[in-house]
Amino acid sequence: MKRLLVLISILFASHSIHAGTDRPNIIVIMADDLGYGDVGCYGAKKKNIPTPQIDKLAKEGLRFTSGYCSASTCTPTRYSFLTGTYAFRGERTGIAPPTSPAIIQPGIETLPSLLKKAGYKTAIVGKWHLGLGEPGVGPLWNKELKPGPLEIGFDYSFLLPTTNDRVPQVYVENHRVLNLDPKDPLWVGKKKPSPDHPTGISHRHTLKMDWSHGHNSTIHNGIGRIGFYTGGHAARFRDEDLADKWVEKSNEWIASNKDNPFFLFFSSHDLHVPRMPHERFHGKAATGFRGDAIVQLDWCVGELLKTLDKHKLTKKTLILFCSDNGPVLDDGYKDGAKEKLGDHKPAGPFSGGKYSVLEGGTRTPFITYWPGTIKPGVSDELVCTIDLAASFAAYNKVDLPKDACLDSFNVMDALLGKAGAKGRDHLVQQDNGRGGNYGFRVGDWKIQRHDSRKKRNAKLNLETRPAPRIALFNLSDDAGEKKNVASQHPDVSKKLAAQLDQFIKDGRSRPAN
Ligand code: NG6
Ligand code: CA
Repeated sequence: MKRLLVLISILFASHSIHAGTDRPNIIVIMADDLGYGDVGCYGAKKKNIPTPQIDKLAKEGLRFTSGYCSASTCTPTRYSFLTGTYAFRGERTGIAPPTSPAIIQPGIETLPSLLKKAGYKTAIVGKWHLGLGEPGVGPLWNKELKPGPLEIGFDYSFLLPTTNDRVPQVYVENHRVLNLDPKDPLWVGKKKPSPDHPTGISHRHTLKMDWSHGHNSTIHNGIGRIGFYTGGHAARFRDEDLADKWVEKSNEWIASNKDNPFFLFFSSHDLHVPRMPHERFHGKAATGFRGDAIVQLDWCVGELLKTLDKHKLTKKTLILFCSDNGPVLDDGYKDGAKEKLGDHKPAGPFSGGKYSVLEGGTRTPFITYWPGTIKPGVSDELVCTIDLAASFAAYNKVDLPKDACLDSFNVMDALLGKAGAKGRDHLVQQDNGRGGNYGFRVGDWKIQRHDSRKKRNAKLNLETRPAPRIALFNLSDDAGEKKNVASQHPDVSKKLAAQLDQFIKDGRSRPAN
């Protein structure tokens, strides 16, 4: 009997060690449009934007100075994060319109589908922006919205279907619009549904936040949107309540999945436009609604930490904090972001931001936090959100099929801050969609390759600058990419350009074997 008890206790002990270290819960917190310099631990001044919770992650975890997302807009970064493949290789991977069908088709291996093979429960709560519904059909708002996240590896989804400056303002829980009254069907489209439909142009005087460009179609909650919709009134939400909802749904899901390993993609909408944080955050930052929205994001991080604590999961959970693209000030609404900027530097020491292949477009806050396992510190290793699929799969001993995750590298040891561990040795950066402009970094060298010479709206970008087709920069002494040294180092420039070309042509950068 005694022997049996000893055996049982050994079994239990080894089980808890396994659950505690081998298969941690994973929470990826992805911010929206958060720049490298937008949080305290990356240089933001407390008076401009206080971020105590995100700073705690950095102080007690590992803060990366070369952490990237793979594109400088949302849809392509999220596509690459989930599939482990660069978005420029795929069709329709640019910023998705409200009527977009599912961009990631069922059957493709994804980060959540790989984790499911390792026994994880998987969920996404928050912004989706990767389309819903069959190709050529798109979202059937009053029926089943599929394929979507549930068809590519998530067990549960609670979504904002696109971005909140796009129609419609409704939640989608699994396959259905939440609280939709069948007697008041939801219609979403590109054209004005009737001549008297109020828009941001005809009813501009009624808006609580004015637009600066675009965003002048259907009005909801006093804010003009991209696109038109009617109906679904009972299902509509207030912009101010989004963050609270993400926290509420995440907490519920964590509570009911706390006994098995789980993967939660906490996909915040902060600080994307329209920046309309909850009233209790108004004025919390000196930088206007843009700063207040970051304070709201920081609050969400704190709430998730509390939840983990409550369920005694803190030491069993790896949190990865990142962003989907760099910062932008005026992204279409007059929210005072430019006027109230003061001495705040959203992209930190870098140039460019959202929409750009300069460092500011894709180099973003990137923190790993796992108390008891990750030692606090700072890492200069090169890591990217596209690597999480290969890294988490490898860590859980799930084999990557040869034809999946074509650009994802296993950098798990670097993410854990293990001594001597290396990140990736190169990275392709892209702007939006297919083959516009690229950045390509190898060590401290970086080239910008500009294929698209489309003139950008100067108002949109933190900085616009015409550039030659290939420009070379040495990031070690020119983080701001101000001095093109291609003519001083023609060999380096040519070598990098050829390597980038090869990666694009090969259709993959992860070796096939
Ligand atoms: C642009 C929108 C911008 C933002 C962006 C997508 C206009 C003028 N601009 O087309 O406001 O919504 O798309 O941002 O409408 S992202 O972070 O989701 O990629
Ligand atoms: Ca974004």
